[in-house]
Amino acid sequence: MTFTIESAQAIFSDTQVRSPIPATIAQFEKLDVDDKLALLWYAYTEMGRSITPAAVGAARLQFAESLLHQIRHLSSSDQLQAMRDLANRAETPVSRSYGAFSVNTKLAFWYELGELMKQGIVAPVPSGYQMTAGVKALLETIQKLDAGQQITVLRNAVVDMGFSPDVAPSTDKEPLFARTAPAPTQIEVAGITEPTIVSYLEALNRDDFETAVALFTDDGALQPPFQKPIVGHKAIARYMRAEAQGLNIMPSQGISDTLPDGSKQFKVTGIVQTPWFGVNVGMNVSWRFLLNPEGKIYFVAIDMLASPQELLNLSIV
Ligand code: ECH
Repeated sequence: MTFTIESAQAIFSDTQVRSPIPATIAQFEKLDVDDKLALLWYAYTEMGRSITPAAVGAARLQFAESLLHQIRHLSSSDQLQAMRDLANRAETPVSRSYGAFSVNTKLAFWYELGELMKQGIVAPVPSGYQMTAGVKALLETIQKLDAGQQITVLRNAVVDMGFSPDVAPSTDKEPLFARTAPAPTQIEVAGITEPTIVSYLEALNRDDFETAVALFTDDGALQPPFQKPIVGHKAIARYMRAEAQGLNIMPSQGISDTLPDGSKQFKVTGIVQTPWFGVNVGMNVSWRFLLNPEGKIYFVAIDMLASPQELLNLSIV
């Protein structure tokens, strides 16, 4: 196949609508550290009126336990400093320990810290804090996003905190994510009959990452929302074990196109639920697949859609 990852990234690009998420994150990045912490607190508590994440089980918290214990026993000004260091990605012991957490442990850590803030054990925002115009404007922007986009912004902020180690954290010993509702075992996607696509989506709904990864070519790549492509079976498997567990995938429709050399491209749209929020939040996503003539996945990009209308925005140009 004459494709490169760069050319594959462009498939169906004319059907894509620019997502408001990167601009929202860029706006967040410009805030100073106390504004960042305050913004996250207000956005999280405001969101919590309609949706709250599923409580974190003790098993998942064991990896964050020691850091939470340390923070709990600091004075309030040191607690605030520790949070500032996390948000500033400073090179401190707390920020280093946090940086070595997996994505889900980072989320669990902040979830628990949020509970301690609600109980008044940790101060949510610096005393005497006054909301700035920048925070107000960003909160309004976030309120206009759909729930799936809001949790993506929060997740991104959490993932980006802390001092990052050079090696990716291991997730081998982490507990499995229990689904809050069963995932569909058999998938039907209007407009799509390609077995590879159906097998991929069904495998993810079973957390069967071995089967999902085996559908890729050896040099195949998976591009998660707003990230660079992850290339090769080993890297994709590691990524899926860390980040794709417990997802409920409910695709609805798709389009396909066969290219002159026999390779095929597909765009599928649908809803994905994360075990963090279960049925409360349906994220509107699309998958753009490029399959080689033998039906193996050379490339798949998962994109967060800009609006629910985009679910129907399927056309071949
Ligand atoms: C408080 C104040 C101080 C600062 C902070 C606070 C706490 C914040 C908290 C935030 C919690 C946020 C959470 C967000 C979870 C978001 C999950 C998302 C998941 C998206 C997954 C997708 C998967 C797509 C995929 C598909 C594939 O086909 C291949 C794999 C993969 C308030 C204390 C910080 C507690 C819990 C957005 C889209 C479909 C790419 C994975």
